[in-house]
Amino acid sequence: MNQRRKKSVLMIYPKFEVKKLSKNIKGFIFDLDGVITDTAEYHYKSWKRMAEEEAIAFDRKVNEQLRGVSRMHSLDILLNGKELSLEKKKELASRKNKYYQDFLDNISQDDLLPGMSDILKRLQKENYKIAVASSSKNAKIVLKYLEIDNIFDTISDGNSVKNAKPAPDIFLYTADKINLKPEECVVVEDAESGIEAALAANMTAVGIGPEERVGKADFRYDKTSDINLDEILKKS
Ligand code: B16
Ligand code: MG
Repeated sequence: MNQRRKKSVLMIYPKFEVKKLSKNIKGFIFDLDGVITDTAEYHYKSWKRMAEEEAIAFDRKVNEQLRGVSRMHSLDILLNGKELSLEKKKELASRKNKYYQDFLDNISQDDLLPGMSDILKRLQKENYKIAVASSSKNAKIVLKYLEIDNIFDTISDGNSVKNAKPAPDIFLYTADKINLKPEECVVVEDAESGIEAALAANMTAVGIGPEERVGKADFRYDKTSDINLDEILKKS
């Protein structure tokens, strides 16, 4: 009898649990290069061609530092302290961009990174706001070639804000465009500077890539096909 009473009391008063307050996620902001698609090889080949023409040392190791970094800042990394006039720097950057744009003709819907089509479809179906925030001034053209330029609530690119990642500006600007508070947004990024920007913006950060690059993120997956939306939504 006592045993039964004890059991029923336990059933009426379930174990008290301290729960993490949900941030009530309402939107996802995606980086473009390295998350939605991967144009890194085209960036590399374009920088390489320009660098060879100008006898500037450049290899894949240096290229790895350019992930998520704006075009002019990338050029500064390539120049490694070499001083040039602003006019010359603009010419080099624009030459590289011309080479890069020539590659873009090759992009099609098949170049969406694995799993991304399903993720975007599910978020749309479940009425989450979806946006792009990329450092690339070519973001809109790339999204057009991928045939997904019209599915986003807003697209921010390398022209949208003055201070590039790791400043939080592009993510705050994007959240404002879709009428969400920073804490209601999840950012998906492949660059260290992007994760720093997302955290500085007080958003939930999802990193794609190795621990040493995106380990500061709230969630980390090796590749886009590993992204677990249920886990992110449940634990955010
Ligand atoms: P553009 P993301 C970034 O795109 C690339 O990762 C980075 O390598 C590139 O230098 C930057 O865009 C600027 O690109 O020359 O096209 O303006 O990763 O922020 O989507
Ligand atoms: Mg990126």
